[in-house]
Amino acid sequence: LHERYEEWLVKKNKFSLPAPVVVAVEGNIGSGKTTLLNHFRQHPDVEVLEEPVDKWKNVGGKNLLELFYTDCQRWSYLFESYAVLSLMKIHKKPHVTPVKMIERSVYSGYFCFEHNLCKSGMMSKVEHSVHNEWFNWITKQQQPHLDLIIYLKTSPETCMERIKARNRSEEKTIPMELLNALHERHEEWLIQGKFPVPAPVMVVDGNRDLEEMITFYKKNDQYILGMKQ
Ligand code: DGT
Repeated sequence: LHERYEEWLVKKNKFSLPAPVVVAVEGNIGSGKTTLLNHFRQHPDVEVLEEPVDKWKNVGGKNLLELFYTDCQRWSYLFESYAVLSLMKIHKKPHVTPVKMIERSVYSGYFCFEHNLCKSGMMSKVEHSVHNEWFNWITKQQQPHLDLIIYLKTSPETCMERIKARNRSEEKTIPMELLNALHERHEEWLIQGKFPVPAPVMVVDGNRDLEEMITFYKKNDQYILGMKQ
């Protein structure tokens, strides 16, 4: 009986351990994802995995992000296909901390960026069809799981101000129309439910200035991580 009790205790402890949680941070270009990720990076229970923008800037010696912005019609299919691959690797990366926080996901790559390229005629119908099959197949096979989506809802005008201030050379040509359109795609996906939403969504107002955002995260980080009700 004693042995069985010991065994039961081990099992109980095993199952009462909090399950590892995966949180995706979503929002427009320049919406403030980096500020949020930098805050949570300091938290001992969180591992932060950023979007592989540096990888996109050097694919076999070529800057794919720059090519994409220079000639979107020519390069959009290749960019989106590489984005799926590199984001999927982040989804599948094992983590040891209770929480893994990732910047964007394969879902926003597809439901926001890819759909927008298709809608604006920057990606042809046949390219979209191939990408659609690729996305459906890989998400079914690999099951990229999310437990929570934090949606940084930031006005396109504020996003533009931040993009200008950070002055990334590849992003100099980003027009206001693109930010407006991507804002719409995020709203359609995460608020209006036009596409499947893979996890509950927490909406955070991203329009406050960066200092205010940091204060907000400091005050609410336990709540955001689901450690406090
Ligand atoms: P933050 O901290 O909110 O300002 O975040 P950003 O702007 O550093 O990061 P993000 O993901 O919004 O965008 C980085 C760059 O990569 C930006 O020029 C847009 C581009 N990008 C990100 N994901 C995708 C994608 O799936 N497809 C395409 N075409 N571009 C993408």
